Amino acid sequence: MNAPSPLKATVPARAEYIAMLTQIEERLRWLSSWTVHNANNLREKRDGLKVGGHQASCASMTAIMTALYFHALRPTDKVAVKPHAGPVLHAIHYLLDEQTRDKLERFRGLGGVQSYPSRTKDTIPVDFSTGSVGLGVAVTAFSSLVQDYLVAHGQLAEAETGRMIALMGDAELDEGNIYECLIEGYKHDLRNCWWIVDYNRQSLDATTADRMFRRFDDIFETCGWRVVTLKHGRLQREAFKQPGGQALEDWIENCPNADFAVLTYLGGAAWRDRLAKDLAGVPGIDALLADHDDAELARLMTNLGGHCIETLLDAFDAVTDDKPTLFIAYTVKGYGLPLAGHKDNHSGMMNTAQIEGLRHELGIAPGAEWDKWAGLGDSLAASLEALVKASPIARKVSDRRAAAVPVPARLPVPEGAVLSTQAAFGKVLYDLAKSDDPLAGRIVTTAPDVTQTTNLGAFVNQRGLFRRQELADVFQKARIPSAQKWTATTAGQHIELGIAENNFFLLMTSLGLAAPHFGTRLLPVGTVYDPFIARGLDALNYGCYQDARFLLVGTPSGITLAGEGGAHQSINTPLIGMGQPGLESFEPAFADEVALLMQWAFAHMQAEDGSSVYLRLTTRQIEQQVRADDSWEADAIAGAYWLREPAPGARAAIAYSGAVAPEAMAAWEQLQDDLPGLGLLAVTSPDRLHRDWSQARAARWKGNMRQPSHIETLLGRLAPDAGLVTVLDGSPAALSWLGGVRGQRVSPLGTDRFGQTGDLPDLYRTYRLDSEAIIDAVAELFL
Ligand SMILES: Cc1ncc(C[n+]2csc(CCOP(=O)(O)OP(=O)(O)O)c2C)c(N)n1
Ligand SMILES: [Mg+2]
Repeated sequence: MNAPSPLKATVPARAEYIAMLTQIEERLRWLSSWTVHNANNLREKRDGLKVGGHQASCASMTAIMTALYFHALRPTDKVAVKPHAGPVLHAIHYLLDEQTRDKLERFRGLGGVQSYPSRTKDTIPVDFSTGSVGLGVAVTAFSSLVQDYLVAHGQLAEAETGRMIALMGDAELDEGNIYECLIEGYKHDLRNCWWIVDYNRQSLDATTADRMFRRFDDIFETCGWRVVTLKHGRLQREAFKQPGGQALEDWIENCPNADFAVLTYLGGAAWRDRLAKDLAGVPGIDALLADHDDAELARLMTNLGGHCIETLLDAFDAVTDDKPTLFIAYTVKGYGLPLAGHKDNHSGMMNTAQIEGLRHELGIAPGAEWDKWAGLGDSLAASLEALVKASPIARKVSDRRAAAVPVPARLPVPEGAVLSTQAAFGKVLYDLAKSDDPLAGRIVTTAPDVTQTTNLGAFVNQRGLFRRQELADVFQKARIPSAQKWTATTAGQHIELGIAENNFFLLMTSLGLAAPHFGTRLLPVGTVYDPFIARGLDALNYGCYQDARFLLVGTPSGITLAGEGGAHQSINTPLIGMGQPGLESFEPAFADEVALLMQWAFAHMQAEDGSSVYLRLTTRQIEQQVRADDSWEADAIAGAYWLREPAPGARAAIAYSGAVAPEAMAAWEQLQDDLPGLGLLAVTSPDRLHRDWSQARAARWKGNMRQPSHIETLLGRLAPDAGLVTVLDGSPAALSWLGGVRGQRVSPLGTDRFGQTGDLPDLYRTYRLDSEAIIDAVAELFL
């Protein structure tokens, strides 16, 4: 519970406390509106583009955020803020002297406050980035699970735990990933999670469906949540007790969302007309209407739970256990602004006369718009300042620094003359699992119901599943033979997930934020069938955007999974790997490359300027290389190395990635006689090669002398007019750009059609990935 504030001790003091919080709410409404207004109307414009911002979405939440941040929040709680309420979050930190006027003035400008709260780009503490609606909500549940994991593993004291809170818009309830997350949360006995819905019944386009009324209660309660509905504020509840009040309450209960919005927009006189008509003859109504002037009537009718500080405080204070709780706070979009209730107010903005009106209403003098407590008088300003500074959020635990987990200089290379990269990956993890290396203790594995088919099984057998409530393996107890142990304990290191890929990427995000969130570095390793990365792509992007660190393994991949057929073949994932910032992607072919890249990944995931890492793997068994030395390794990490060195000034080279290594090698062998000195380039990462190449060029434009890029150096061994054949089991575009590095002719091979079912020789021939296709392509270069 919160430490009791001296201001809350007695009844009059509580009234005073609520009055002060109401003042703070007005400031937040003002500052968020003014921030948007300033950026759109006062700041110099150079491009004719709308700056944007969401005054109505902000005003919808200011009371909720006041009650949460200045009353209910504990220092260890973490919050994901509805993206378009970002300016309110910044205003809160402005009141705390943690945000500058300069940055507010540059809202949505370069170096200014970001449009939507950003962990990495904003300078105030942002626990979770938000922007893609739904994801920022669900991630809080997974972070709560990660918190439980750390407690169970002795890495976090129960006393240091907090609630993971999402402040969400009601339209976010339409996102499917919310329900996927509810199901997973129930399975994992979710706790310490609050979702607070700004239930303004408006989305971007319009008012939302009345039919959903109370449906959300059922859905959440079924999944183990407590649902607290804050429909009415204190004014309304008191009015309901007056003669005619019951009829008024019933009327509100039955009022369609759109009608309520229209009347809110039109204001007091419209409310009066409508109520007088609809409730004509009801005893007490005439007196009730006569008791309120138009402004008072409008205030009464919009006094919904989410705008009543008192109601919000009571609701938040009443929850003292750790049961997941959904607060449905009824609100008006644009509350307290002339935009209130209008169906087009999502991107609507107050015009100059309207913002001037608001300024005047709040007693703020022209020119004092950025003064924190303008127009309130010294004494009230001092009291508000003291309240703000004494609030728990002022003692908020911000991002932590986690001690690095040492990574061994080398990970043992799996043995075997013939091996697939997927098997090698599983073996490297298994060896770690068996060891007492500290690295192994921090690895957490997970998969969307593909643990066994992606070779995570051996690690899981060794390290066990994680559950807060222990779970026996019934098959094992019954002595039924099975390759897979499925016992779950608090000590386990694999988090079992259902098939939903969005959940998988959100859990990877939460695990990958354990270091800044909870002060302990975890090293998440997650596997997914490569094509189904696309299912969770936005969640993957979401994780990368906030610099979560994880190792993603997409396997198996490409048409190389042969018999699994077209529906399971990934084609464009190499391009996803190249195009996704915050994710270094690799496609190795040999087991020693896998071990090398995994070692590098565990270090890179922890580096200050590191990132997440993606390995695209395959189940294809490939004959392993005998290496003369380890001179290839640094080049492989940089993205490519000469598997067969070209002769100086060679006329051609074959560049391949991943599973098609045997075809590339066979073609190289067969061409030896015709093209002596032909090079064979193993491209382990088109992604890193390309990035390094563009960075080197950018550096030259800026006049910085830089070494040539890695790919320029490698291709520099060839004759200037040498031809290149590129080949991979994926979009040919991932490698065809190599021709542009030095202006060489290139013949790109790869898959760019949906594949068929078949065996490998048939498929490679059909899709022109076999050695004959490579030889033909080389020949074509010399025609
Ligand atoms: C995944 C995704 N789709 C679409 C959008 C564009 N968008 C931004 S806000 C919004 C509607 C928000 O409505 P609601 O969540 O109810 O918030 P309110 O502004 O009403 O508080 C939409 C569609 C988005 N940000 N993310
Ligand atoms: Mg809404």
